[in-house]
Amino acid sequence: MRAGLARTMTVAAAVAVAAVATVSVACSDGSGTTGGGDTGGDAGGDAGGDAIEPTGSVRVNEVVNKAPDNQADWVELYNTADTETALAGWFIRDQNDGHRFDFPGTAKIPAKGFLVIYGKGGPTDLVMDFAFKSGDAARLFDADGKLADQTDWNDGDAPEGTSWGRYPDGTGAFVKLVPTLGSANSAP
Ligand SMILES: [Ca+2]
Repeated sequence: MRAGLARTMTVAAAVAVAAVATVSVACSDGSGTTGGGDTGGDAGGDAGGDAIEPTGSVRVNEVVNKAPDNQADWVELYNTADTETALAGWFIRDQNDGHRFDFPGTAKIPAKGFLVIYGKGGPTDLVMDFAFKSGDAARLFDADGKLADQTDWNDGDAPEGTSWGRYPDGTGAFVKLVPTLGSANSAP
């Protein structure tokens, strides 16, 4: 009985918090800020202008660290900008600094588009020579060697058959998703 009461009170408290949150959003500038806590940040977003320049708009969008049937892992990037972004000089690391994938000089990601890089054994020419672990990280660096975006996950966050991705694309917090390789992430 005590447990039941405590549970009821917890639910009531959660509802109260949700109500307060709703009010505070309604009173703000109406931008509908959601999914806080993203350390990827929107800083340095020099969007527009020369598409050759890194814009800071390319995000780690989705990761499969355990693909079914011994298929390759993959990491999907999403470009939040309205212009194509060249990825020459950019590179990806997992949690291990000794692991590094350098994009070929011709690599580009379309405006509001996706780009998939596979782990070891992948089917395209964008293939890393390492694979993600069940607890690991995907770190994207720009041509200046600056960390452009990253995510990390723990064992169990995204088991086989699922992915670890942002919703909505590029801006949302990372959660467990149904994999959508090279296309818009699905709602959790
Ligand atoms: Ca996707």
